[in-house]
Amino acid sequence: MKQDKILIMGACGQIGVELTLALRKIYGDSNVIATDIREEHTLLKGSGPYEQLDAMDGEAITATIKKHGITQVYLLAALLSATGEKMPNKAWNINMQSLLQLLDISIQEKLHKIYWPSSIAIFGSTTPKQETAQKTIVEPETVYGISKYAGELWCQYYNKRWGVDVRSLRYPGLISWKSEPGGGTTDYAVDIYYEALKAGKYTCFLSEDTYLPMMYMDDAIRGTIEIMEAPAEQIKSRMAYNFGAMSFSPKELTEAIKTHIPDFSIDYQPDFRQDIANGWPQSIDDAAARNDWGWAHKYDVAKMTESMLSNLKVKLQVPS
Ligand code: AKB
Repeated sequence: MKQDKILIMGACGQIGVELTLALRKIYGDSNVIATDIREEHTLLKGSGPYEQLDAMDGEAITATIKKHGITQVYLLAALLSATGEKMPNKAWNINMQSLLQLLDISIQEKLHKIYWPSSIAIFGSTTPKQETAQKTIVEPETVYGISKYAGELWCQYYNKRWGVDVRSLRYPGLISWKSEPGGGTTDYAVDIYYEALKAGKYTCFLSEDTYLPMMYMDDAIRGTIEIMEAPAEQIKSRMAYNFGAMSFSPKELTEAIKTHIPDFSIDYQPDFRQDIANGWPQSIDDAAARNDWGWAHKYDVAKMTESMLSNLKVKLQVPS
């Protein structure tokens, strides 16, 4: 069993739930302290220690780190792209202040490592859309994207100036069946599976040909743990790494679902999230992650669809 003691902030979110469960398997249940401002997620109950903690409350975070002898922190609390456009000031405050505060705490408390997620939202409509490179034009157009890009620069700064070992990935849309997404532009790619099983039809808030980079949660969790476990000298970018797996449109995802549910139907009513999606890359070049620390995805659309539908059938108690 590994020795580190881990604090997860935002443990009840889409990534947090599965990451907490995966880290508990590696580090031991009692060595992974899950926290969130919310009540404990049902899937976390009974799996290890849980505390309510506000990612903006620096004193409480420091006290928690001292109390448990924490050596690594994963800061996952954030407002995503769609919610951020509804509450720009709140998104900026939460996304930036929680990171800056943690970077300072990590120096004071001599943390070994920090993980902080970035996103494809750092790119904007001036960025080349296909196979978007690790280093390219970066002009984010959402508050979420601006906060993530600014955060990446701060991570790089703290690494260079203070030696903080902070690591980060630019997540594409994440597709999961265990925990629910919340407030993202890519959330349609999760909702569609629920509605396919529950109603046999889905109204999509993006147009049929909106291609976006996407990843199955199993790959995302594995990649997150892999970058955190890689030797420091392999982490050559202290900005976040492009992190890719697949790219598809709602129309293509519908075709994949139809191979299992032939009567499934979709219609399209694009809303404000279409503008956000239009500003993002359609596919990602993640050669730096593959070369530097060995990233390799395992799930494509067909394999993910099979896994999503079979797991959701059990979760939603849909008769076969
Ligand atoms: C969102 O849609 O806001 C997120 C993301 C791509 O970071 N899923």
